[in-house]
Amino acid sequence: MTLLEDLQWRGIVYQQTDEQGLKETLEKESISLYCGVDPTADSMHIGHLLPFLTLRRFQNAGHRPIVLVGGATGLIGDPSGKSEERKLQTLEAVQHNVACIKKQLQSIFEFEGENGAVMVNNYDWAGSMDIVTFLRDFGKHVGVNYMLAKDTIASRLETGISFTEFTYTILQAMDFFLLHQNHDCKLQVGGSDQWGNITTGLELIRKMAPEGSKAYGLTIPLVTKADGTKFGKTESGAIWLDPEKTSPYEFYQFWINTADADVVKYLKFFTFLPKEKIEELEQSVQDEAHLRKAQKSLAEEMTRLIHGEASLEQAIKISEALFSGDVKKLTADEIKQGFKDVPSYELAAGGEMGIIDVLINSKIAPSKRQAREDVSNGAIYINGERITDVGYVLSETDRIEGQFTIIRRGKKKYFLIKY
Ligand code: 383
Repeated sequence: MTLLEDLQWRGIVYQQTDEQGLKETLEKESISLYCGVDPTADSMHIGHLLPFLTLRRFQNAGHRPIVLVGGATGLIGDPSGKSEERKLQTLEAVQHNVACIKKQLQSIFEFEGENGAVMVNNYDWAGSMDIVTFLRDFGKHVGVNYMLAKDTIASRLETGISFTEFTYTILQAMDFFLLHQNHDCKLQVGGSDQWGNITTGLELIRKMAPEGSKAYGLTIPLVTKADGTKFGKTESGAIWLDPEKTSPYEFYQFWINTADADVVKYLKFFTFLPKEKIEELEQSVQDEAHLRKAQKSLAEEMTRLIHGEASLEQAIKISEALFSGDVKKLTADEIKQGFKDVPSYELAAGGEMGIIDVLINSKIAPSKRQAREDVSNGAIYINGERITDVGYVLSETDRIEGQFTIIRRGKKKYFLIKY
């Protein structure tokens, strides 16, 4: 299977500017290709993954990825897909975000070797370009009528768009042109929201590059969910790649919770598992869905890819502990990850407290009577072990690494005591 056939099979190709042309080019040469991201936050989220993983697939097939961080475009704001004007970010914020995002992208690509990835920042050329050069050398080649016809701009004419955001597409087009000139970049990849920006770039290349120069655009579909809700969002917000924002355990759980109706599609989109393996997992979804083998593979592949083997093992350990109730072997760090969304109650570090008071003060039980009943019925567990003595006093030995006591009521209701 060729790279393009593999991408087609995975459902990764949405639109192409010249399908035949790109196919022929890839048949005869290794190319350089790029995808950009604007530093609007200090981390990427899983909505950014698909285009960059696609770039990585090109790299695995021998092509050179150019990864662009938009230090300049991030100061402007892409109007694509946005119904409102963006608030400008400060230079300091954008530069901080650039540094954070660069680190994340570094872990996705191979930077050594013959087709090692190249990282660029458009602030390096656009940040210091004077306005006369911009208007004469670039603006002159992009018709306003042409720009007004783009979906992303047309859709903003009603609600309003500043000259600044209107101009954004020329900045991105300039990047494509300059990468084409300086790095022989022949292809830009992006989400379907980037079609307008990518084609403006091709327009610049057509007008400014030497006759016969070839360049292409390829977009990737929007990732959807079978139930119609938005991909990549949970009740607690976006799924970030930064482990401080979304812990590896939460990240693992996000993928584990994929619906049967979506899991095969996501295996194709996001993992580097070969076709045969994915087909085997697809069969398993049909024959033995309850085993959730496909979800487990997806969660393992993704967590290993983004957070590494050790974090994956930790995520599995936390998941198993929470499932079986055997939580006493968890470390404080693992408890922080696994119990982030669990109700908690703070107890003074030196304080010892009777179990009945603990249950009442932490609102685990609504009344003394209920608390006593729960304990004597065997519904209360401390660090995974059942206690039935209503006179039990929580002490030093019940604290995991001196920081936490895990209380469970019934089968699945967890509470955390913090010191
Ligand atoms: C800037 C300068 C370039 C090329 C690209 C850019 C960024 C681009 C953009 N991209 C989105 C972003 O930064 O705004 N104008 O959040 C997202 N991308 C990728 C993909 C996606 C897009 O980073 O569809 C999702 O992740 O293209 O929304 O020279």
